[in-house]
Amino acid sequence: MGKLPVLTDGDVVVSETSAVCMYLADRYALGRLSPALDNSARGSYLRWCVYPSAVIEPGCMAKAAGWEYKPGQAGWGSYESILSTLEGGLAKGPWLLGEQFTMADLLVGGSLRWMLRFNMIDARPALVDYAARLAERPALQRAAAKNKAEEEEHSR
Ligand SMILES: N[C@@H](CCC(=O)N[C@@H](CS)C(=O)NCC(=O)O)C(=O)O
Repeated sequence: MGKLPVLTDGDVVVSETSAVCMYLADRYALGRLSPALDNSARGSYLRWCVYPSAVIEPGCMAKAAGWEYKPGQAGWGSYESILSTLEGGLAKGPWLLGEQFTMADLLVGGSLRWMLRFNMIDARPALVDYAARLAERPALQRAAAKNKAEEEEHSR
């Protein structure tokens, strides 16, 4: 596809953001960043892991680009139902699965932060508050600092 990200892990090559993140969580943080295989919370976890690439991104792109389509014929449905589904998923909080931060938050949160940054999704309070909680996480701050250092290195 000529797209990033692509992960190489030994002999294994994985592309597609959701697949890369689910692979990493299951292989290296099972039971921490992803629910254990026998935990029924996995149902909700997996659903949210694929939601950004299957629903949020095409749905917000369709809205931003003014595509005309019938929501019943598009896999991502209507823009309004994307917003209400996200609001519903975040209603309990602080994270999508409750108290436990998982890779699903990294995926949904990463997508939402991007959409909010480029005004491609309504800045509804539940979404903005969630993005702010994510931004407070020390791990996100460490990653942002590494990304910034990489950008500076490559822009010289
Ligand atoms: N379906 C892919 C999409 C990835 C994607 O859009 N990658 C962008 C960067 S965020 C890209 O590689 N753009 C470069 C290009 O299309 O030339 C995924 O979910 O990983």
